[in-house]
Amino acid sequence: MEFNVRHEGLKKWVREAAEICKPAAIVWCDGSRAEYDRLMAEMVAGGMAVPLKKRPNSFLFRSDPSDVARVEDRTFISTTDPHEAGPTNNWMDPKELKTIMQDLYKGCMQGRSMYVIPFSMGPINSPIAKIGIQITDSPYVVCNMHIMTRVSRQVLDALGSDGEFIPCLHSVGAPLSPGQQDLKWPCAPIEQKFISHFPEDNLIWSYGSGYGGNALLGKKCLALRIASAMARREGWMAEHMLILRLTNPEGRQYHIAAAFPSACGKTNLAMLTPTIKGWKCETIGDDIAWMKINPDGKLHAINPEAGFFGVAPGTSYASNPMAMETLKENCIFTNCVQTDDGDIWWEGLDGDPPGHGIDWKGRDWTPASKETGAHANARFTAPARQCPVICADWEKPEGVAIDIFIFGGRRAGVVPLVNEAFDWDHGVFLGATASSETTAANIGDIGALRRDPFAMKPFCGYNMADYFRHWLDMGDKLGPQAPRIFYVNWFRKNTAGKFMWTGYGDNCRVLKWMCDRVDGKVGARKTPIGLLPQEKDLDLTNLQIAPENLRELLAVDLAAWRTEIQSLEEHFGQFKERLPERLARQLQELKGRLNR
Ligand code: SAT
Ligand code: MN
Repeated sequence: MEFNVRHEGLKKWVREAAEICKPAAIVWCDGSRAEYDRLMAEMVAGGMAVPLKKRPNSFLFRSDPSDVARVEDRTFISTTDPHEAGPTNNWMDPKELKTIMQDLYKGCMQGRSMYVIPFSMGPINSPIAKIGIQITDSPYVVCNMHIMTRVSRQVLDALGSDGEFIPCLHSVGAPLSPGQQDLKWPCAPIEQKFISHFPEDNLIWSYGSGYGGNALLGKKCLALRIASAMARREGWMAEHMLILRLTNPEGRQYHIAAAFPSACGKTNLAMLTPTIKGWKCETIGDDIAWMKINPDGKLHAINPEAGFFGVAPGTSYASNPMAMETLKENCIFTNCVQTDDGDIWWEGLDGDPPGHGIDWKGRDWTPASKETGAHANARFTAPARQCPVICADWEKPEGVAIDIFIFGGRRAGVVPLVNEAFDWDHGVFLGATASSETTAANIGDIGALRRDPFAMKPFCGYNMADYFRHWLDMGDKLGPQAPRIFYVNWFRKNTAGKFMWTGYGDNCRVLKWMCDRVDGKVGARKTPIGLLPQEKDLDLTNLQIAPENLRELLAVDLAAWRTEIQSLEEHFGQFKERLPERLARQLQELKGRLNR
């Protein structure tokens, strides 16, 4: 598709990329249904995509077993000064990294089409939105970008002849020689994978992976890593947060933004079905929030994405009925089980497993098989507009005013169900010290405890200590209009290894307490770690929970918290003199309160 591109800088960049990568053709994408259908038809013909009889316009893909999740070890923040990347990021010198990657890019698209995808993160007319252009040689990536971002000619119109865009160069790193049969999931070996960010030139170069956040560059690379660095410079915020609207029985609306690490239930919370009567939840976003201080002085948030790239295993009518309704058509599934009747399946779906299917590695699978049928990080890609509880205001250009921030993670022990910060600085301390057991969303250890500040450890595009300072600065600017801050842990387990909190729809009981706190309608108990509800402060109507579980969930084990101090000191220690003094003071004060 040829159309009139007026932006000389864009044309030059595309020309240069083509000269290096040597594609067989250049295709400018227009985001149309016809384009999507054509690419899917090609991928079906090539055996890469499996059409699903049971779900209109939906397709299953199976990735290479080496390419199933983000690769944090191969993800780089490349700044001239290593201290700008900071101790929580992989750093490489930009000159060195660019030389290595330029070599890899040489001829890397031979035998493939190079697609040029103009996309907007956020509604095109939003003052918070940004434009990106992704070059890729993966038609799978193009189709996913159609769902996850706004791809259209209007983006090029909005760009005009000299507008600002973020260049995102991507290749799966698998050139084809003439006559060579393509693989079903082309990618490069791990040591050739590079997910590189150059925040000083707002530039993204990704090579060697076709999966998720490594390849759909609008998501983690642009909307979090590059955007967080831009946001600091420009005085706004790019956060790894879902956004939801909660409405109480009187019709008062609350907007909540919550940060949890990957695969810790952001999508489930964003689409929550409240179990208390009269409360309503609507989804605005499930992964990323971009926030600016509005002329009204409040912090306004938009969801820069247009779709959900959610973890499939565990998603069911029991855990997330609204997600299930979203997945009925027009979806892409990756690394799920293919059933014999033309549908998909994954562990944790409602009902009995199929008697037979094809697993994510393309092998026969039955419930007796030793391995799971779906990969633990199998994903669905679904248009946000299909969600039955998508908020009518989800595309409002100025966003929604945030009342409440929530941080959290997956912790089997120590951390109580919910905890309110004493004030903004203490809230930033809670975010800065957030911890979680790792999940399959990244290739690496699963279940290892790590500090994941603001759920941004893998996604902060600059020195995390400076990011903490940015949070403190934003609080100073917002003053009394700043959102209230809470910390939650839905994942506490008892000694038998069973979850103690019922979770899912019952999480609205915790959210209700937060809303009532904002309105000064309910009490809290002051503890050394923060403000906790007493049982009587929570709406427990019709809740099925063992009394001892509830007691434990709302208790603060001082001895256990004292043992956390050393890990907190180590965590803060890595930032050396760059750690804001106000956060060091928070840690001293916590120690003082625990030892009193
Ligand atoms: O693969 S993604 O980075 O998009 C998913 C996630 O880790 O949240
Ligand atoms: Mn995420």
